[in-house]
Amino acid sequence: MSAVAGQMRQVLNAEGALVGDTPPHVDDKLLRRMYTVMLQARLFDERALALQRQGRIGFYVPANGQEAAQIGTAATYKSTDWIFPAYREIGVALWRGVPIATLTNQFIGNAKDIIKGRQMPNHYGYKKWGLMSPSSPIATQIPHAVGWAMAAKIKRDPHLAAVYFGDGATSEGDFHVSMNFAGVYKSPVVFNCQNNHYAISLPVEQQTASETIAVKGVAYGIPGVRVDGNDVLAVFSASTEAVARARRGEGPTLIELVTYRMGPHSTSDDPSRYRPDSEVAEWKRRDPLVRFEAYLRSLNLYDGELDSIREQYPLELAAQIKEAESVGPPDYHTLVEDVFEHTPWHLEEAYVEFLEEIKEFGGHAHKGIGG
Ligand SMILES: Cc1ncc(C[n+]2csc(CCOP(=O)(O)OP(=O)(O)O)c2C)c(N)n1
Repeated sequence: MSAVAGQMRQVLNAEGALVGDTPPHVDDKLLRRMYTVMLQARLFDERALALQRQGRIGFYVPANGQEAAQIGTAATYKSTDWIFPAYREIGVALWRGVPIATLTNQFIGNAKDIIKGRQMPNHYGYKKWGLMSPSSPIATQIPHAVGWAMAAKIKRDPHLAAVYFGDGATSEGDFHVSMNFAGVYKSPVVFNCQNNHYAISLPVEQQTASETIAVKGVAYGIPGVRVDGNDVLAVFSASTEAVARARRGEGPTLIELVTYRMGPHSTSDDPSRYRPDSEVAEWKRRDPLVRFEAYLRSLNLYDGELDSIREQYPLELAAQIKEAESVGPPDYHTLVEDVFEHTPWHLEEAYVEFLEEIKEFGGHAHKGIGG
């Protein structure tokens, strides 16, 4: 795998036909699972966005369009490897097996949410599924991943860290120190940059003067590979090589996954203010799901079972959301729980004041804030 500037690895074209690189060896079962989770991620994403628009969750960060980049990479890791996500990796969470109920409890922040409603939607982390909690400050998860990878290396554990971040994150110091450190110490880490072309409203052309993001690896002695991030087979192939390299002890790889965020950055912005409709339409043509479906059809692997996901999964989502909405918020006392071994006086005082205010404002505050 060599550092590349303009070249982009591609296995499937926009019509789902084989082009360019040799397809990776993926058995039928895995191909079907990848499609299944890509489609589930799309449906979950659409539902979560709608929930926010209906005022049923506070915030959401959509991943529509980035399913191939996420599932094509996630499918190459072992469950003992750790993932250091940004906030947009719902596809990775679903691939790792996080149940819908666990995610919806977190999105709603109800009493069953293991982080007790303390984090914004999308900011979930689960030890059980090897998913570190994302940090909202851009790029801070990158040194965390390298540190974790170094610890694994020192302990001679055969595990690797996979970190996800966007094109905007490559302008942060955290990206550069992490790449440098990992290059020098051959840390077992894979850097996945989902170049979705925008950091909120800033286009990637204004983010960097480098010809590509992959080429940034050269300065750090790290192979950089540029992949069509909407082509799940090309992604899978590049990621498989990066994983093998890390496991052989040869160090990190930077993968630039060239993709596009079809929706808004988050539920707080209006993308029509900063990008033309024609650009969105052009990327719609390269939809990773449509392309993969066409490929599966050409292999006679697309059948009624896969097709039924479109009807069945939304029903499952609706049932789980209904259930999560019926749980109710966490108890008041969880506000001051398990932060300090002994709750300090000022927090205790604030908590008592808070309870008094609830008494004063009665049922309304009670309903809105507590259990
Ligand atoms: C250090 C820091 N600066 C600014 C922000 C505000 N912010 C939130 S998301 C975002 C854009 C990040 O873009 P990118 O890294 O390309 O990832 P994407 O959101 O496109 O997936 C910014 C600037 C932040 N969260 N942290």
